[in-house]
Amino acid sequence: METSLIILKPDAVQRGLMGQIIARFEQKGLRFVGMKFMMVPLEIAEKHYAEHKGKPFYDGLIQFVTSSPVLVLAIRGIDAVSVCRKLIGATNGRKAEPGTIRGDFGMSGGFNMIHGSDSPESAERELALWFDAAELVEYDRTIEKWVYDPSDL
Ligand code: D4T
Repeated sequence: METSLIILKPDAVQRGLMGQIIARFEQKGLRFVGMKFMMVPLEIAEKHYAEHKGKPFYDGLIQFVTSSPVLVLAIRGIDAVSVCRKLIGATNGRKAEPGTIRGDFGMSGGFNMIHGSDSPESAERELALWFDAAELVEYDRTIEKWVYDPSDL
């Protein structure tokens, strides 16, 4: 099982899309193990987007993610990182495929509603940045024996 770090960004919260976006992950069969609603401290925003420092869109990106609350999620499942990226779709909502979250709900490249870890290594780093270990909830869901077949597990 992998765990991915997902952020519903300020535009998703302001536009009232949290429920519909969360539903996509639930319907897929993924398990939520962490969830918190918060204003993003500048220091966390800068650490999260450190790889983009110096790029032309960096300052606007930091301003955007710290401007209004976000919903931070830890989502678990087999291959959860790549599965979540597929559900999210391409970075720019105008180019994202219909059926993906960005493809169905978005029209922007910068205001693209959601972040998802891009690799298991990024997920590990990002989970440690956004959650204390005690905030990730370990539990079983009996439904998972119907989500995965025995050969998946
Ligand atoms: P995140 O990291 O938010 O899941 O988005 P992506 O993985 O799809 O895209 P990214 O890392 O390349 O970009 C991070 C973040 O910066 C914004 N952005 C990006 C922007 O405002 N202008 C741009 O030209 C690019 C490339 C959107 C997502």
